[in-house]
Amino acid sequence: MKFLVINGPNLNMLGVREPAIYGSATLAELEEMLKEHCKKIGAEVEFFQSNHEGDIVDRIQAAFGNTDAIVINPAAYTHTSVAIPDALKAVGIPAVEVHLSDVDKREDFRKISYVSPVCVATVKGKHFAGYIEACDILVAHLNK
Ligand code: CA2
Repeated sequence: MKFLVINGPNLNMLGVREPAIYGSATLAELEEMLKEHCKKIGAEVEFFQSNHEGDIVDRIQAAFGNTDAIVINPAAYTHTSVAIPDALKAVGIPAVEVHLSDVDKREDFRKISYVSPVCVATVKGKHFAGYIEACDILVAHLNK
């Protein structure tokens, strides 16, 4: 089983700024934790972070035919992008959307997600644990 974990714009700043919202751990620490979890569940995992919408679309397309499941935090593109959900739909790879914060309890514009309709599930407000839950949801989905 091969997973791809995609993190969108500004998530490379994790642990550097806004610890009250996004926590004080870094993206490298998140990736390390997910590597450990995937090892435990016998899955391979690759990581991708980009601040550019088209690069995220390119990476989703590159996963076609070689990746079983995608965990994606599209960050701000959640609320603006049509290209990212279109790419997820185009490749047909099951995906779970993750948000570190509880977007429903923040500004109104964060309540809108163009990505959730094409995802198996959305996990929000659970910080790093949300990514682990997303992997587990995808394992259950693939074994169904
Ligand atoms: O809660 C989430 O995971 C978000 O996807 C994070 C996005 C935000 O635009 C979404 O509404 C919710 C923002 C990511 C910014 O990440 C930072 C991390 C550390 C410091 C500054 C920004």
